[in-house]
Amino acid sequence: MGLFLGLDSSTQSLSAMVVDTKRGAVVLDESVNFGGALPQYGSPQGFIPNADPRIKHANPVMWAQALDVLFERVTAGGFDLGSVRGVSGAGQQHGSVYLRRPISGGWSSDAPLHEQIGPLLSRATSPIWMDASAGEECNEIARAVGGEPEVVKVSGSRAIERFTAAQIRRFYKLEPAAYDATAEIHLVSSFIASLLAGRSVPIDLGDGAGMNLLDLQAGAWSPALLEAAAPRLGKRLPPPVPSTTQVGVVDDYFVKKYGFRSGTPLFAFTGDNPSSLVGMGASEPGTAVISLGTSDTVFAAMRQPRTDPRGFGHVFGNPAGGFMSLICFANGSLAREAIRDRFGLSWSDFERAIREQTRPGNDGNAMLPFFVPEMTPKVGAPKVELFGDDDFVAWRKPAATVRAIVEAQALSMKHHSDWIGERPTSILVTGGASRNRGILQIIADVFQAELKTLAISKSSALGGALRAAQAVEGTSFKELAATFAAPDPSLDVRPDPATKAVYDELGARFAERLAAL
Ligand code: ADP
Ligand code: XUL
Repeated sequence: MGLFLGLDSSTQSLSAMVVDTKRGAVVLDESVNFGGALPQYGSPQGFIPNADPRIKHANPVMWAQALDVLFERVTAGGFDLGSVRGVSGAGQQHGSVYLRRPISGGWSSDAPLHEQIGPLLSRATSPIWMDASAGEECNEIARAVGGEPEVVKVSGSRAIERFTAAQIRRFYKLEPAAYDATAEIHLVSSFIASLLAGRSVPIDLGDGAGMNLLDLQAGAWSPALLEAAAPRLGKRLPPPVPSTTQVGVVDDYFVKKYGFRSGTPLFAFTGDNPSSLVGMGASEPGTAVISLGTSDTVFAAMRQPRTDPRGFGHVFGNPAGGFMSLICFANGSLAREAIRDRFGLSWSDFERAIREQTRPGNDGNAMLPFFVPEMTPKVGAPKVELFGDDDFVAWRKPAATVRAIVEAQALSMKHHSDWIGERPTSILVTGGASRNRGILQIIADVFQAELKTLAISKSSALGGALRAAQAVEGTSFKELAATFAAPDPSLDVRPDPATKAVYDELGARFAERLAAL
């Protein structure tokens, strides 16, 4: 029985969570916000602003420095990292890091980690999941393997702009010399794990499924998709391994600096969504999860890969075995923040606008909420449209605008998740915005389902800690979830049945607007 550390390198922050399996308690919960703690990277929201809204890159050196900042904070707070018996974690999905040579031989303790990363990079920045610039490359990849249905059949998703294959292809086309100088390409998850290990480690199958390169059924890179993406790509990718694989031990750099025990085992890092599936206690089929983070996602475990006939949903690996479905909406928190900031509101004002100042259906005021390019549905350039009374359309009704965006987001989630199958009567919610009861009430009403919130909100970091615990102690995910991922009944949000008719009608209208896009 011991302590296990889970890390989550997400879009806007790096989080750490430690669980104590003996006491059944979370004993550490710490976070470093990239924008706030590392302003020198000019990435207030975790990525580098670009005049072209389709281009979203982040600096991998920032992710490395965040590790030092995080562990400094943790040890300064008096926490003994030497008590940790295993480490795993997660990263934002799809983003890629390009190295001149594989990481090997550990880090020197004479210089900070981030200073040792810069010279290793063959590409200064990493395209992240929000990047929407590789549409042409998606078409090329699909054509090369005989069409879109083949990409879906092999990889579980259509060729998708934010997925790693299209991003790698774009890099190869735009900077062929730099591609040639690249010896190894990592996902964010395997990059962070490699930093901790002081050597390059494999890619986990769960996160690897978000690259459009993995043959899902075979659990191996698909030669045809590799070839379609870029020449000799297979040589540049670490091998894919099951999520339970021990990929190394924590490097001496961290042992010397922060007191980790020498030889602390490190287990494969996965994507933030697959990790959340474990951290939410939803790794068995039957429970749907809605995550309201930088992106909004809807996901659920499934035994056999079933694909979305509309082509927006994905199949990833479930770290507990089998697969998971996922639908991702780029216009999640950032779109809600755009409305909040436009009207100078606080999150409490935002919540009050929904709960006290407007009502379901919003008196006919509605919106298309695509503040950034959207992947579900596909909207290539920002597109925000208001429909309703004159004051609303003239942006003079803050409360109605707040309700309009959240209703549109919830209707879009419902519409685009219908392919997963049976309608859930209960949904688990997580992510930064899940503490907003106004947002949750609209989602509960639109889905006509009860929403349950866990006592612990950082489900992806928690998932990392639970995966390390499972790997070392052999305790089942079910048992671990019963202890650490129990919903807090005082936070339940129940649907109002009286709103069903309103949202059935609005849903039909919303679907028509989407069809006309
Ligand atoms: P990620 O893991 O993708 O970086 P998080 O799950 O930590 O994101 O969520 C961060 C987001 O949560 C912020 O961008 C912010 O907009 C949103 N958020 C935080 N608190 C609230 C709140 N009370 N109401 C609505 N949104 C919130
Ligand atoms: C999932 C996706 C996002 C990122 C966010 O496909 O692109 O949820 O994983 O971190």
